[in-house]
Amino acid sequence: MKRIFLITAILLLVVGCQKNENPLNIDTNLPLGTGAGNLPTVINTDPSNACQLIDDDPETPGIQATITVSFSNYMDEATIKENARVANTTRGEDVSNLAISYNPDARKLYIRHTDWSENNAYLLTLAGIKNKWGKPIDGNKNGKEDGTPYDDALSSFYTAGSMPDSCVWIVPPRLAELIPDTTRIADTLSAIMVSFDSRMDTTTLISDNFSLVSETGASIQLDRSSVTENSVTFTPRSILRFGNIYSITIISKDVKAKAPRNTPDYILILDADVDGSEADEPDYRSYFLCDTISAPTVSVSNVNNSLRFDFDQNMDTATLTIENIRAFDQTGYIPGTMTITNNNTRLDYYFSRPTQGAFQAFVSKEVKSACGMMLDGQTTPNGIGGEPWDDFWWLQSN
Ligand SMILES: [Ca+2]
Ligand SMILES: [Ca+2]
Ligand SMILES: [Ca+2]
Ligand SMILES: [Ca+2]
Repeated sequence: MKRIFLITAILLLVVGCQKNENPLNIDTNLPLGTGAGNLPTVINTDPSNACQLIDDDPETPGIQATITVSFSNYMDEATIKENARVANTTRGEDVSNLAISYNPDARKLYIRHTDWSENNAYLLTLAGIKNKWGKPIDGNKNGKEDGTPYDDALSSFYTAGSMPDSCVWIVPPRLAELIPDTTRIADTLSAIMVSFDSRMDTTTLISDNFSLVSETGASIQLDRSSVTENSVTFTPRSILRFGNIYSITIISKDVKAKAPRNTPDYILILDADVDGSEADEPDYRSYFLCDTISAPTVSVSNVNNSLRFDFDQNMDTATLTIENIRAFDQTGYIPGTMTITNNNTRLDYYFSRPTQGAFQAFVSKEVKSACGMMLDGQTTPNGIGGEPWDDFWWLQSN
């Protein structure tokens, strides 16, 4: 009895392992429509990126090993075999004598070599391969067709004696933080600090590639005050003016990573919009407000079957109109009358009809403080009022 159980268990295990290899099983990993409208992707590479390729034949001298690539979709075998390439990035040359095979049912590509060089790093490139429906590989997995080389599927690995650090990069650098970024500062000589998620080429972290422009269109000269492998700080040469919005632009194509030699050139370019490499990487754009005066914010509460709007500062009452301040219940808009108290910081909204269900309230970004600042109504106020997302919405919670 025990033995039968064991055999059954082993059988189940084997069947379990083979599940993806068996074309008769329905594979729930397949995208809807079996790829006709979806871009195929690489779902797994063995060895994983920047990992070691292990000798699978210890009896034979040298390194014998196979790279396995699994696809999300059924691939066009011919395009794979023509376009699978492995480069020795340590030596800067392509690897020849690769045995390439593709299992169409399992959607797996096998690349074998019987004499991988020790102490080297490699890059696998699948450039412009297609699925059976002619859709190109989405190597950077952003759901868009970016063309080759931007959508080449890449994976790096190394052999015994080498290290992950020696592997070339397969993803471009990105911004980690920008200070100040869409916020209000009350400093007319504010430093501009930019940090990156990867090691950067510091010769590209220069003022030529970063610009600061006031809302009047005037350029402010930046001086680099400090630089590290991952960050750069600039200070404006002239003082900023209160009440001005300043735009920061980072020229993506000129801001580059310092990656190991033989990393593809396009991988070095800043991925400003965080969607992978592309032919025309947009520049990174942000802004901040230089001002000592804060934008007003509002909170709403339900008090004795009326709505109470509390502003954090004195308001311009001419802007507190029935167009700008609205109340709703389950049945829709609730007409009402408004009473303003507490030194123009409080507005009580009394309903002109019976109400039903939970309340909602709306305050337009057009309302202004007594100082003339527009509402900063976003969920987490950023210190700048009147932005497109600064209308304030409140939903009564139960
Ligand atoms: Ca061996
Ligand atoms: Ca893509
Ligand atoms: Ca991009
Ligand atoms: Ca805002």
